[in-house]
Amino acid sequence: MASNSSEWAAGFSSFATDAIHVGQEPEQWNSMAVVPPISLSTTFKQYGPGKHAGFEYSRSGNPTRRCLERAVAALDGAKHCVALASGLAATVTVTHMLKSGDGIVCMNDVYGGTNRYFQRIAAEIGYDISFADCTKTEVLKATLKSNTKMLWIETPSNPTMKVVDIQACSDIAHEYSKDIIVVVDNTFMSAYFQRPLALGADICMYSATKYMNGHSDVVMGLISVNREDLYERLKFLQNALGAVPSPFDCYMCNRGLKTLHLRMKQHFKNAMAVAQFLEADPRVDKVIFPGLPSHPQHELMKKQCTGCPGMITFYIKGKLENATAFLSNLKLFALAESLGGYESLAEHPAIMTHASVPEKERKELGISDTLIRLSVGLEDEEDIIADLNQALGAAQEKN
Ligand code: P1T
Repeated sequence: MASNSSEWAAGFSSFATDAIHVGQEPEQWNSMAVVPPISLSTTFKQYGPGKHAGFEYSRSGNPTRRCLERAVAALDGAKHCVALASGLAATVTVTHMLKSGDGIVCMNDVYGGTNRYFQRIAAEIGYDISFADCTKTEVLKATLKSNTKMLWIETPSNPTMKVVDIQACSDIAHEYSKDIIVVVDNTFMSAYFQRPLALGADICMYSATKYMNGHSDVVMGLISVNREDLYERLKFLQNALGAVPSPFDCYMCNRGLKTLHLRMKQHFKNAMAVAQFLEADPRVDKVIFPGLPSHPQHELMKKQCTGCPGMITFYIKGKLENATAFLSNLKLFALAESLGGYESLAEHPAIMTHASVPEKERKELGISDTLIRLSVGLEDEEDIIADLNQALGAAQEKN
């Protein structure tokens, strides 16, 4: 296995060059700084009322944020990007493009916070929310309604790694109505492995807190678009709702992007080794990793993505006590929420990231007491596997 294996869709040309250079031109600064400065000023002097050098007030536009937004747009094959204060702020901002009473169809397996926002906040203020298993096109078709204005897809889904056919779902939604905005949460994949806009989606969004920044030290959201009308609306909402990231966070995320291609290749390599180790281990019931031929949508993954990130979920043999013992005995992996950083993390979705999903829905989705989610980091492969091996041993002692 190799991340550039010919089995996978071809990588995006000039990705590394764009990550390093687009939006970073030294000529844009009087100082000719090669690394974009952190522009902390909240306000910008005008030559005359309404006559300015491109920036007025830091909520509506900031030079450091602009560097980041231009780089991300290039990496997504997009014309525009807007940066927000968190992944959830991006979700809320996108949703505000709709009006109360409009329908939103959401993939049934999504990040717990996305589910909570749609069910407990968006629904209460009048959006008509439906959930559908978008891996089944006939289920999606049956869920679309005359008031549907947005389709929200997460692929692979968090945490059960279901893979959605972005092109097929976008086609279905757009054939049903040109007014449906198709949104793909691309957090798990990053721009390096998947380009939703090229597969028919209208909006590509991220929790940049994960792979895009990649160093677990920034909370941020990103939204990329090609359509001018959507960009104008999102730019308006970025300013009018005001959930903008700080210049310092923009600097950090912009810096993180410079190594995105290197990090993702290594995440894929390490995750593949871990998935193969877990799949062969009798202490493990089932491994869900779209890079393995055993994943039900492995072929689709190879068609629409250029590789897999470090996300693996697996069912440990036994009961809740075995899962708890495994997680408590990890030494290299930190038992912590989040994902996509250089360090390996492990968590228990039912108790941690997806506790806000109603219990009945968790059961239907397979988020059981023995489900464990790993974010495989960039440490040495042998050390990662040795840690998992010893923690599986400790979990067995509970039997
Ligand atoms: O945490 P924030 O930056 O607000 O992003 C929310 C979010 C959106 N979409 C996906 C797919 C996500 O995974 C997340 C955040 N997820 C976690 C914190 C987690 O541990 O799964």
